[in-house]
Amino acid sequence: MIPFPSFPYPIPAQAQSTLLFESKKWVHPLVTVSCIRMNNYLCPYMFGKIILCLFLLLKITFLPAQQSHQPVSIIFDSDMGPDYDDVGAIAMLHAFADSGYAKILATVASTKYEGVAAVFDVFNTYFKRPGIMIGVPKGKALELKDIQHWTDTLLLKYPHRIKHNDEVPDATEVYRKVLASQPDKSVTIVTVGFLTNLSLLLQSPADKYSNLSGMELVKQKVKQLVCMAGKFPSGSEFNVNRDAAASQFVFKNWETPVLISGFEIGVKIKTGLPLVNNDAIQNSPVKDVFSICIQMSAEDSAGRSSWDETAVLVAVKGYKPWYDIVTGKITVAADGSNTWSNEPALHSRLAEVQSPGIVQGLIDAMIMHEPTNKK
Ligand SMILES: [Ca+2]
Repeated sequence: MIPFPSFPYPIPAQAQSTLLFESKKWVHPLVTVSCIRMNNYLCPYMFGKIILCLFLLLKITFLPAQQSHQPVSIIFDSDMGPDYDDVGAIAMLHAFADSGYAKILATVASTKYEGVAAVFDVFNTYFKRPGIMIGVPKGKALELKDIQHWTDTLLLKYPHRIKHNDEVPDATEVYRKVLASQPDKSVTIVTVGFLTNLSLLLQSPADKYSNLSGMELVKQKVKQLVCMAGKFPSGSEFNVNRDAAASQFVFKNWETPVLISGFEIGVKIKTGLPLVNNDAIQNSPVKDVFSICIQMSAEDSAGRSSWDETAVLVAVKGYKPWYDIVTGKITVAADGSNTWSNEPALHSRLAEVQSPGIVQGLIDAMIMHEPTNKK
């Protein structure tokens, strides 16, 4: 059991207005408030209050996870590669599972390059959950892979029982099997890749796992769908536009609440440097990926944008206090671009409330989590 932040953080508006957070130097595993610049002319009284606030923040940060809460049951659906925020996302998911906040039901790929199942197995094995079910789309699907070859490095360096994609079931079968076995309205699906699998799930017929159609199974079992998808108020985003037909179908036909983290949310959250610079972390596939990739792109010199990590965060902990939500409807055009309208629908998207620096600190802390002995 790792200590884990108990949210929300009680940072008064007064303190927030006088602190600027910059994560340039690692100070503490769960606090990246590394450079605190006081605004003009803070009196000793104010300074004392700020120190007290930081003390409370640290104290609350280290409270053990409460045992009374129910873990969020999650199916994680990712294009593991081409980008590497998926790695941060799966690291966070396992950290949440180790702290008792999440239960990982399955990890599913939305890209089918040879080796993607094995890459999932590397992470699940590293985090001591080698038995988690893995699925890969076996029909028509994208085969996008990382350009930095971090997946190749992981497969050469880290143990994994699954070697080839043909050793795991089709993603739709994994979805149907897992959903059928869970209580009604209990499953949160997190997609941080393409919506290929969910489109196929919705269109799937009854099978040996359930006599419900895909639409019926989703409506009965899924509590919430959380997606890193789209750009708002309008634009074109990778996860949505790569398989536009699937995105159109899912957002048009999904009948449980959908919470979306848009491109504009994660792009400002730059993470990974504290992990890369932490010499105490050794033989970590998560650290290896960030170490390989950050140095390969000038764009990532301050850390990688954290689109996918935000989806995991709000799926497990809810969107408060970091975000508010805007309810309405996402519509996807044939070319994969999207718009947003405020008409009544089951869709919500995140709207920034707190500084991205605060979420950045949380993510930076969580992706440094190392596995416990807990299964
Ligand atoms: Ca992704």
